[in-house]
Order: sequence, then structure tokens, then C-alpha cells
Amino acid sequence: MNPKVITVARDVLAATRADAEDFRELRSRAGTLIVNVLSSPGSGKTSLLQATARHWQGRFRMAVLVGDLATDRDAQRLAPWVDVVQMTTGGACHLEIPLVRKAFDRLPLADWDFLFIENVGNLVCPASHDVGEHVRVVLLSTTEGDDKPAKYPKMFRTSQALVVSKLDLLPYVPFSVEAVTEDARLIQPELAVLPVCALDGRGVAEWCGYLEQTRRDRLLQRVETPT
Ligand SMILES: Nc1nc2c(ncn2[C@@H]2O[C@H](COP(=O)(O)OP(=O)(O)OP(=O)(O)O)[C@@H](O)[C@H]2O)c(=O)[nH]1
Ligand SMILES: [Mg+2]
Repeated sequence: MNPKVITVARDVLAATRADAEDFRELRSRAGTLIVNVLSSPGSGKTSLLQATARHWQGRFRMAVLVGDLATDRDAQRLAPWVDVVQMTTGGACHLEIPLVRKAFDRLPLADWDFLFIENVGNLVCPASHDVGEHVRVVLLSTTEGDDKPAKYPKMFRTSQALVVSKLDLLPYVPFSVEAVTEDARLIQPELAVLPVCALDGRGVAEWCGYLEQTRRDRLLQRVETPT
């Protein structure tokens, strides 16, 4: 008997990708740059967003959607500075676009200048999920070791910027900003590298400048270009 082989090829992730693309496009039209912020637990994502809000001090309309396995602690830290919605994943190690869209709908405005998505602390799973961002930023703190880009290549390959956080601890730990830059750019040659200390504010102006320039390049030129 000759068995008949029928190949059923269906891209089960196509609908999710289309959803993320739709969200990105809608927010692009509103002039909102979406920044997906990723790192291991405790690298300083929430601290960087607090420092960002302090630096801009109301110059831009900024909101944060923050993801965690449990608790709304990060949202409570950010609430004095910005509009924020906590997304609790109930155990999932990354965010996905349906949860992000639901959280976005709970914000009081639709047309932000910057929308930050603080992902669940994890250097692996979030790299595989498009949540509608324009820019993906990975944080690596000086206490984590400068060997991480080669060990977690997907996270660095899919990011546009690397924030080296906790710069103030450099004198106490074996970590080289030059070495990590070289290692990361072997994986992603176009990666912008931004050393920052969220506690004393070093590098925060450069980080904010990078985001402002990226928003102009990605969104505003498009809006201002006559058709
Ligand atoms: N020394 C130093 N500590 C920092 C800096 N930025 C953050 N921290 C500390 O690092 C710890 C973790 O910071 P968070 O901002 O909560 O880190 P996170 O990445 O948001 O953490 P999760 O959301 O739990 O993944 C806190 O105790 C911060 O005070 C920094 O620039 N220097
Ligand atoms: Mg946090």
C-alpha cells in the first residue's frame, strides 16, 4: 500500500505577527514611538524609566506598560512620574501582544510621544515575541558580566540599542564597556550602546537624546513628508 502524505503547512504565529504589526502601524500614525525594554531581573529597567521621566519632566507625553509575573510594585514606583498600567502575566515569562493591547486601552490617552513596555525580567523568552515595538532595547548591568551578548545572542541580535546600566558599580566589578560593546557588535553591528547610571543620572541625557532622535527618524519625518 502506498501511503498518501498530505502536508498541512500553517503558520500558527501569523495572526500574532499581524496583530503586532497593526498595533505598531496605529501608534506610528499617532506619532508614538514604542520602546520594548528587556533585561534579566533587576538590571535596572524600572529605575531607568523613572530616570527618563525625571529627565523629560513633562516635555513629552510618556506612558509605561509594565509586565511582571506577580505584584504591581513596578507600577507603584512609576505612578508618581507617569501614566502606567501593570500587566501581571500570572507566571508567563514574557509579554505577548494581546495583553499589551488590552493594557494600552486602559491608558487615559491614545496619542503618546513615547510608550515604554517594560517586559518581564528574562534574557531569553521575550526576545522571541514582537509586542508591536519600534525599538527594542536590552539592558545589561555591570554586575552581570560582560560575556552575556555571546551567551544570549538572540536578545542582542534582535535589539537596536544596548543600555549598559549601573555604571557607578564599574570600579567594583570586573566589567569592560569596551569588551561588551565589541562582543555585542559581533552579533549586531548596528547596535547603539548607551552607558547609564539611573541613580546619579549619568548617561540619561544621551539615552533620552537617542530616543528623541529615533522618534524623529522613525515617525516624524514620515508624518511631515509631503505626499
Ligand atoms: N548601583 C546602582 N543600582 C541600581 C541602578 N539602577 C538600578 N539599581 C538598583 O538595582 C535594583 C533593581 O532595579 P530595578 O529598576 O527594580 O530593576 P528591574 O530591571 O526593573 O527589575 P525587574 O523588574 O524585577 O526585572 C534596585 O535595587 C535598584 O535600586 C544603578 O544605576 N546603580
Ligand atoms: Mg522592573
